[in-house]
Amino acid sequence: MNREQALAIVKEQLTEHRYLHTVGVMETAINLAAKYGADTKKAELAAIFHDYAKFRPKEEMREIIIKEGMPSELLEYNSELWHAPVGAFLTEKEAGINDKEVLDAIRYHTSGRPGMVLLEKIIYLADYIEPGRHFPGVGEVRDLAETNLNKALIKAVQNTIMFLMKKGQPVFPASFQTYNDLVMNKE
Ligand code: DGI
Ligand code: FE
Ligand code: FE
Ligand code: FE
Repeated sequence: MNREQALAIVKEQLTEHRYLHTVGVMETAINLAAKYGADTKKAELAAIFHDYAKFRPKEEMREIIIKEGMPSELLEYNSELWHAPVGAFLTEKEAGINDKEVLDAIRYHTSGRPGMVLLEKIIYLADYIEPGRHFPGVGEVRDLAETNLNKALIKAVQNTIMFLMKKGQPVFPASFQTYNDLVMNKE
């Protein structure tokens, strides 16, 4: 599937704003992949589909999580987390993409996971720093991403967790585990 075909498929699933975010993630992910030696075509595809399930009804996502045996713990936490694993599932089922690395990058783009591989790191980070993002601290992470992928990723995960905690929201355990894994294994 080429870029235009992939973009046409996701455009139908997204609002204009979310589609523009997706194009931003795509361009950022391709740049990061080229810089850090990942497969730029896989980065492009994973970025295009990363928010594929963003606007699926909660009930549909809940059913998929249960029926497909995804971690049931997800259901106890914010439903904003659900579109990532459900998106990986639907990208395979509906768009026929079956590259495991691409699907995993979609699956873990919101929480991360311990032991993230390069493509997963790139998609998580591209989602955080694409040009349409304007939250506090994003500039620092953009600068770090120019020279050090892991440092940038740690900062992004740290900011996300601190943002949730400041609002008094629960933090999904995988997000904490991702943070610990990155901090404990940094060179
Ligand atoms: O889909 P996007 O808006 O592009 O970004 P995303 O998929 O990275 O994050 C979606 C939402 O998920 C965002 O509003 C923050 C929230 N989120 C991320 N990590 C956690 C989380 N929510 C909870 N409760 N716990 C988390 O660990
Ligand atoms: Fe997302
Ligand atoms: Fe994200
Ligand atoms: Fe996104």
